[in-house]
Amino acid sequence: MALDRLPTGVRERLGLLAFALGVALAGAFRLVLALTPDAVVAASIVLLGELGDKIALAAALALAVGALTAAVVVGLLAGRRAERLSVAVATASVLVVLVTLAFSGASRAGIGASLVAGGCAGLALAVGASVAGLGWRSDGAVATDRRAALGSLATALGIGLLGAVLRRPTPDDGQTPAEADLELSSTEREVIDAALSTAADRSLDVDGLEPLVSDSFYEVDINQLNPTVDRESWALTVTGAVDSELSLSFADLRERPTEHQFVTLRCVGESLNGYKMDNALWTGLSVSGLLDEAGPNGRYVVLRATDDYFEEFPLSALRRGFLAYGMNGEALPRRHGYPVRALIPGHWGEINVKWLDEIEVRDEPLKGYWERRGWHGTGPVNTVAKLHARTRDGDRVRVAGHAYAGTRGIDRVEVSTDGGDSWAEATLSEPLPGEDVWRQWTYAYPSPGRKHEVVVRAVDGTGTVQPRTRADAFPSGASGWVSVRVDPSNLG
Ligand SMILES: Nc1nc2c(c(=O)[nH]1)N[C@H]1C(S)=C(S)[C@@H](COP(=O)(O)O)O[C@H]1N2
Ligand SMILES: [Mo]
Repeated sequence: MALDRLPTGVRERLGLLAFALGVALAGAFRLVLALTPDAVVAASIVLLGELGDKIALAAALALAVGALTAAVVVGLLAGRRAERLSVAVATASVLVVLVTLAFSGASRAGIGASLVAGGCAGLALAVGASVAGLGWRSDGAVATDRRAALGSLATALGIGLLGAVLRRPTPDDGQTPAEADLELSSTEREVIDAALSTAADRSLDVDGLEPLVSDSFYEVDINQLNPTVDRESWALTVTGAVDSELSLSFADLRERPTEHQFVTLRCVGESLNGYKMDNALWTGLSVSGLLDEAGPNGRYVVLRATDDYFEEFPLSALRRGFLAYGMNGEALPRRHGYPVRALIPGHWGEINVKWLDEIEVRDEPLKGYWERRGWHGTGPVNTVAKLHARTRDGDRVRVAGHAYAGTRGIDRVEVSTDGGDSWAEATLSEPLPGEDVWRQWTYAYPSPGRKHEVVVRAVDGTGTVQPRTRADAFPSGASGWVSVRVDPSNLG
């Protein structure tokens, strides 16, 4: 290799550069992936104060790259001293594992992620060294030690693979635990089955359009693995500014009158035409009875969860809230908050706290998990009409989607096929019972034969047209009209 002809010093420097680059890329990527958003964002926020989401992430990246570079430099020095590539690889890998562990914690997922990061770092080092033909012989001779390089490579690969296996969620992750059966009475079953078949009947039959009860419900978590909650030892407490604090077991909640409600959720962080908006039939009980028993004396409430997530909002919104332990006729799945989650009608998803275990009433407001990171997601949802399906319907083009405006409801959806000059009214699905449920819409028009822009907008139940002004999701939810380019020659 031409590198052999370069002076040793230059070769060493080239090698160092290759290591550093490789490790920074592979390692930093893994590390940042493993640590974002929870551990690193939290650590940076503690270090930097609440400077906001973007600064925290940038700091996290700098911190990660800095820590990794330090680990690699120390590894290289050790390798050089021992005149062995394997020592450099081993030292750097171990240091990277330790650095990552310090951030991610010694959970199964944390250990897995750390081993992956260490493996990546070792791999990058071994590859970098082999490419540069480095062997750290003190006499400066070319000492491409293939055996050592291959050995180091294999070891690093092994560490990384072991980590990847550990990191993989267990097969039942996100599923409902076997012991979770709700033991619904036959009347409860009938009510649920009837509601679900109503939803199926009222769903518009358009190719590629998700039905009124979502086939797959989106998931947003602050942690990589779902908390495992033992339903039998779990309790929900009502604390803080109340006349009498309460502690309720799952059986206590289950004894109370059961209700079934369709409720739609939407994440404040999703893009305008994104897919983090879904609907389900939930089974549970209304919160108001519990609140009346506790006798609240404050205007704010904090919902807290077993994953240390918490969100604060006005008590008045919780009064209309719902505690769900069932979803579409089954026990609430782990990924959606088993055993109990909150549903707050008309509000962004983030205050619909999963794995709920405490309702704290307060006199004073407090910033919740996402508000500390700069988001404003505790209020009512923005109105939106999404366009998710387009098909050929004879010689017409058919477009369809969902519209949602929280408790304001959807009055109509309007479609423009000429970029916003003229508007036509779409057909809506028949409404489902409930005060916080989305609708489907569909519209068919003669194909113009060429590519064209289709724009949709919803009008909510108060007669307000979805605002045209575009905004990103951060910090208060995406807004604007969804506009999609449709190519008739490309439709199924
Ligand atoms: N305990 C807990 N509750 C949580 C979250 C979380 O990370 N932890 N994520 C919130 C966010 S941002 C949203 S949008 C909804 C999503 O609910 P889903 O995952 O059931 O769709 O849950 C909210 N409740
Ligand atoms: Mo969210």
